[in-house]
Amino acid sequence: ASIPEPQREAWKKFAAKGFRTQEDFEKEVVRHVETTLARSMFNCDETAAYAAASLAFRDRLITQWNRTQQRQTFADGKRVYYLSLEFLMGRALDNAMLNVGLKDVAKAGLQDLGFRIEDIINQEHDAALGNGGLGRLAACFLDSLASLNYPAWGYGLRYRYGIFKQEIVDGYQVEVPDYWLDFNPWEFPRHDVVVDIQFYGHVRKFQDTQGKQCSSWEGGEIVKAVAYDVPIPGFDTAATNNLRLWSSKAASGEFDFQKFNSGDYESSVADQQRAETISAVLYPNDNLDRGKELRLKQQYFWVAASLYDIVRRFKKSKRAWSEFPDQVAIQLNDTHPTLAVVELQRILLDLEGLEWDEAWSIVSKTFGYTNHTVLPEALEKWSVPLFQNLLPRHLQIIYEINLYFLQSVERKFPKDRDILARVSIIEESQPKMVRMAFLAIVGSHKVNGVAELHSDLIKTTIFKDFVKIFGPDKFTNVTNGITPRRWLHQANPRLSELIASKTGGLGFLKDLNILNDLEKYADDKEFKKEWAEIKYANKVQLAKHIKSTTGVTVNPSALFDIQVKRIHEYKRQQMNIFGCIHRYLTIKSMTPEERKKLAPRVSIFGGKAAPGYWMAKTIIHLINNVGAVINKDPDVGDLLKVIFLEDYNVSKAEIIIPASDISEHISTAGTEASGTSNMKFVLNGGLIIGTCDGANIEITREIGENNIFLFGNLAEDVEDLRHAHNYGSHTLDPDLAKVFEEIKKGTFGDAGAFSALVGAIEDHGDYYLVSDDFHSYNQTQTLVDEAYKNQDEWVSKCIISVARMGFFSSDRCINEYAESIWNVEPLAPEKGETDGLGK
Ligand code: IMP
Ligand code: B1N
Repeated sequence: ASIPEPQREAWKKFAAKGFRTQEDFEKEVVRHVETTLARSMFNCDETAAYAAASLAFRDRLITQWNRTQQRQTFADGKRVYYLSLEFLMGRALDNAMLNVGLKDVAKAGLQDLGFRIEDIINQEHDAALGNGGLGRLAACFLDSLASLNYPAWGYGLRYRYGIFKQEIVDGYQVEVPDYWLDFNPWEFPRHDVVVDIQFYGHVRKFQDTQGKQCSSWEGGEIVKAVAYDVPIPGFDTAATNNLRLWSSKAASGEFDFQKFNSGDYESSVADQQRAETISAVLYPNDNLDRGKELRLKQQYFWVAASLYDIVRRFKKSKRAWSEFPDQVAIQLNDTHPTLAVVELQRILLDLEGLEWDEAWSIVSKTFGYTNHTVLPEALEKWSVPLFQNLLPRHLQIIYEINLYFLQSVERKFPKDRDILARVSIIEESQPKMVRMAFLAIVGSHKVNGVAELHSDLIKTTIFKDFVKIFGPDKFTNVTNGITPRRWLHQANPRLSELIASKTGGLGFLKDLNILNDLEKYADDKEFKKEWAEIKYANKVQLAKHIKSTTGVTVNPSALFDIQVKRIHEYKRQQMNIFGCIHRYLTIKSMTPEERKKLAPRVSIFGGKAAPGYWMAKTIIHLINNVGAVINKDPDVGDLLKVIFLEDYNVSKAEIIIPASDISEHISTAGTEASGTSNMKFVLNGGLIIGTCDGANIEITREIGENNIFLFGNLAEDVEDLRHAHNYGSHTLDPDLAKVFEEIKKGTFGDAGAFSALVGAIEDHGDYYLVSDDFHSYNQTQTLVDEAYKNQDEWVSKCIISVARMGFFSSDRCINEYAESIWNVEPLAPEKGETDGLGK
């Protein structure tokens, strides 16, 4: 900050400036090809052109990044830190070009140099550091935080392997490692930002010079955390935020030379490898906690490095500790970063010498906790012995947090004997377990769910006691959202253009309620024609993708019915494929005349199963086998095709979602916390068939119940139905029984392969209520068929729905977090700073 004026002048004079014109862009591309990549026009293939174009944009972003960070440092206001183990970013180049507003410039420039921009964009490998909705939500939030000028950082792990690539071999899922870091032009290694992270060891108690009882965590081993920064450009603003990802490295540099020289080669390399293992791979489970030690190591590694960085930045401002919560808001994306609560308490207590109460008051004002699931198998618990070994001091602090918490509960409810055991952070099981969600609630000032139904459910079920203890105001709802930049403008450029032409430009991408203006075109012949043409073109594009990846020809005029998301029993892809079999049997039983009246349909599935989730893998297997039979049956022809798209990911979603007529969001009521792809499909002009679950309910409220196909049992009835299955008689739906008969006959291959899937419903209580909802599901699918035949009305429904989707922008969502949880204000760039932007 205290740099002499002449030097400042020199720095300013030679300050890096991002390109603005086509000519400058081309200069940058050629410079990167010829110097950074050491190639020439004679060997510049598409990979090299992608690399050079990305580096040109990266340089431009980092210039803005620097200015943004300096502005935020000078302003010295409150910052938000979003801690997430997953950031499912997808591709960066297209997004950077669009957010900066220079895609047209880049397109013309690349063309001049002999390349098609689409080919260049397609060279990029997805950054797939996430499993599904939770990770993609974090990515949408980063886009909104930057676009709205919030001073915000994301903190995560730089996995060497992201979510695995899925291949389908003989109908089975096969996992292939996703090594994505070969060449990643979007990250900046910060070899100067390195933090030592401690594991294992023991706690030493001592008295300080004033006779105060102190604790110190000593011994054990050290691993280094190295920062890698990824610039996050806002849309139509100069603000560029930072995503800081930590990578693990052995503390002793490359490897232990002492050991090496004394002949112990193997263990010297092993130490290094053990350290690097921490950030090596993303756990491929969605909505499941497996309690593995390496996962806890990842969590502490990431949380400790991030907090060190946050605390260091705070200390630069030389403020009193009591002001920490006025400068810092930390959001916990699910319970995965809950150790941050304990780590901050440890820093304040053991390292900064604050008293317990003083420290705890700072901690609990700093954190907010977002819950994303009520599924019991997803709620994190860590065994106490494992904790004791890995993080001995943290376990002590947790016990102390729990003690003070339980004492306060006892004072409040002196007559309630059972409540203490119910709410204790330590579960008295064998072995004892640390309940991370309870720790997160106790350590935060706000707890939120991600859709209205979900936020109500957590208050009345899993966190009921905590509402009594802390009062209802601590619990709130922030319904999820999606960024319209990636999920409309980038994924569906023609629709975005059409909307812009009717609503006065691209303003709707920053204020999504402007979509309301479209409603007046819901009966406009010309507009509807253009709308339908765009949908058709998107379907043709997907049909091409299907042809080239599966070999199956599908008719783009057929109704495209799409379910793409992680494969999970609660999401009920099994119900969908049983529905396809039911449809197939119906077609087979019809006369050719009857068949002529049917609406042709293409049922498209996509999604990964966790590698250890056998039932989910069986569902994939069944879908593929059913497709193999139906797709070549001459009786069926175009009337039904069943497609499984391999390796569903963010960049494929950008092709698939704009091509849907109807999409399926059919989870057992009360199980899907929110869902976010439901929002993406509607925003792209597709309708939904779904249950009254998660955000489907709010989508219905916004777009109107005439524009959505709802079916099935309600959340409030699920518990009784399950009880009836287990204790009463459970009769299988007759249509489902016929489907099962067909599977058992071997129509879709060896019946034994699917016996567990069928058995879960027939014999083991049908926990997800597939049989209970099957009739209602099929009936509703018939309504979809009928509605689709009236294209004129269908298109009107789609237009009206899009017009009413403004609420589901992640900008609305982030503004709600900022106001009701973080208490932070945007910090807009100054006028001059925006000069470099396109347009
Ligand atoms: P950090 O907050 O120390 O991690 O710094 C992040 C970025 O903020 C730096 O790369 C600088 O661009 C900016 N920055 C840090 N300290 C200062 C300062 O004292 N004045 C202006 N900008 C700063
Ligand atoms: O978070 C999304 C929601 O839209 C989805 O409904 C919800 O299922 C999803 C443990 C999770 N909840 N919990 C997880 C992921 C990984 C893991 O290791 C749990 N994912 C969700 C965004 O709110």
